[in-house]
Amino acid sequence: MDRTFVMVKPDGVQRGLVGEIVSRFEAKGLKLAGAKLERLPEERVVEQYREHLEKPFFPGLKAYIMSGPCFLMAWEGKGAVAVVRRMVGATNPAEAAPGSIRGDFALDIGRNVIHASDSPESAARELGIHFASGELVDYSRIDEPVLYE
Ligand code: YYY
Ligand code: MG
Repeated sequence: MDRTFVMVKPDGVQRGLVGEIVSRFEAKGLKLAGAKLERLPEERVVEQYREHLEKPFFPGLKAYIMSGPCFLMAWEGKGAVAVVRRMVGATNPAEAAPGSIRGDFALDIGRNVIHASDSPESAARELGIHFASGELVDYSRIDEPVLYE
């Protein structure tokens, strides 16, 4: 099964959206494989967003991500990376479809509530940055036999 890395950013934690966001992924049928609330150290923010280091928005992005605790998760399921990206919605919340997390809960690209890996390669890399292997849990959800063909 595919695993992806998802993170509620500090604005989402401060606004009390963690439960709503977890509920959406649970109801979809995805399986929570790991979770923790954490203030991210600078090195992990830089590693997480290394493709954006030279972008003009990076200093603001780094300060925002480090402004408070983030809620980090690993979600597992068939096609989890692409499924979660669609549920998260477009980067700019003003363009994100209603029904998506960013479409429903955010207005500003610089405060877009949630991060999700954009490819299976990014997912493996980002899970490796934020979770030790012992922090990801293997188990079966009781509804798996009816969720999958
Ligand atoms: O993967 P995703 O989060 O949807 O967007 P990215 O293009 O990877 O950018 C990462 C992050 O940077 C984005 O979620 C908000 C922020 N950002 C920004 O503040 N201003 C931009 N013009 C582009 C991205
Ligand atoms: Mg990205």
